[in-house]
Amino acid sequence: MKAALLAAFAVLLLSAGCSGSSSGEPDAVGSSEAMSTSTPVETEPSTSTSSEAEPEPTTTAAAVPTPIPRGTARVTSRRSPPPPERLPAFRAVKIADANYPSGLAAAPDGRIFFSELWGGQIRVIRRDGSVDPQPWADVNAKYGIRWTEFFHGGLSGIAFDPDFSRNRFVYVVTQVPDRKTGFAEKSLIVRYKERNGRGASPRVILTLPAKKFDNTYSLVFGPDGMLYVPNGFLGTRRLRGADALDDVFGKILRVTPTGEAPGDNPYGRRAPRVWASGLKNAFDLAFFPGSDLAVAGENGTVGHDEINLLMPGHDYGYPRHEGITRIRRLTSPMLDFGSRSPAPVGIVYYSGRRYPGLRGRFLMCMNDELGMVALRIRRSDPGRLLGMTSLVDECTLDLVQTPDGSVVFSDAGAIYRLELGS
Ligand SMILES: [Ca+2]
Ligand SMILES: [Ca+2]
Repeated sequence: MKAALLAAFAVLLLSAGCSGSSSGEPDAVGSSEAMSTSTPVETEPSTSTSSEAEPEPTTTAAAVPTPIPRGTARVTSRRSPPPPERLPAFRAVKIADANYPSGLAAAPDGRIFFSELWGGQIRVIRRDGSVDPQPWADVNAKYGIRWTEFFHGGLSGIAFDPDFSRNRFVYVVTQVPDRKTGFAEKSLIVRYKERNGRGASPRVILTLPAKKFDNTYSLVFGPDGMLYVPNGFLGTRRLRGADALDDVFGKILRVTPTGEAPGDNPYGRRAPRVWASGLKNAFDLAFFPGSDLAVAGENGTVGHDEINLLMPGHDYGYPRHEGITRIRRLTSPMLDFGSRSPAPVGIVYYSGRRYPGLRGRFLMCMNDELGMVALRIRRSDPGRLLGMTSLVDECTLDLVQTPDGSVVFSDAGAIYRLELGS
């Protein structure tokens, strides 16, 4: 069992073009990097005779990947938040108690699914507002997960298949702890099929390497029907960088609903699952409707939390540079929070009619301060943040728009609905 999992892990790394750590630098972090030693050949068959002159074949840590940016929107960077809009007052109305509900998703039939980060169960708020006493799925039990160290790992993101009404597929992501250290060792993206109101037939569609901090916490279906998977990475410049294309750390991955490389990602065969790079921990993302442009937060190391316009093939800087940069091949954030660390987490694009003042805004939650904010960004100038307005304090984890146009969100102990009024 363990060997099979490790094999799947290694195959994934190899298929992403993984190679060894830098030849010139001591590997201070050690063992977890060692298993990814391999040859860096796959996409460069014709360069074998001239490769000695190029740094790439031997020192991938220092290699600068060739970006193939597709998005052409211009980003206008700010060093402080834009002014708030004049919006009506909002309040949070508690609809359920929950134990660290770090992922929320709304079924097309009006049920709300939530994950319990360390408890490892998927739970359901029924249409009548009650919480189903039975879990929809027990992910921890299925995969033998038991958390003893409560860092950045657990059961979080949930996504309904765009065709859920017919195929009943629901996707979740969980980290799995290393049995010795207790810290996250890998992330499993699992597809369930709903039968008789419960999650059945779990199947791992993708296994990603994970670490103590900054892993995968969200799964988002894009307007193109592909699954977008932020995979964070806490590293340093000395080690293999998150912006090198030889691994899946520090990337937004874009895969098919079965976890395969779709064949039309911006870096081609060189990094077949990578859509964008250079993000330490975006946590979540949300698309402009019908677009390949998305908005996401970024959790910097010390300060330099950011709000970014995500475009395919762009490099958002980490770990080479955090915050606003003049390095031309890197893409600066729309907003660099500077010394502040509000810790952006869940984000949605609000398209409903229940709160007219919020229509067309991105709603983003912050884990450390600010709560839920409405981000005003014009579609015609998607790289410019025009307004940031605080709505309620209680949203510190995730949020979702429900089919009736409500916004439902969570903090560490409860789930709430957004309501007009103070
Ligand atoms: Ca950045
Ligand atoms: Ca989310």
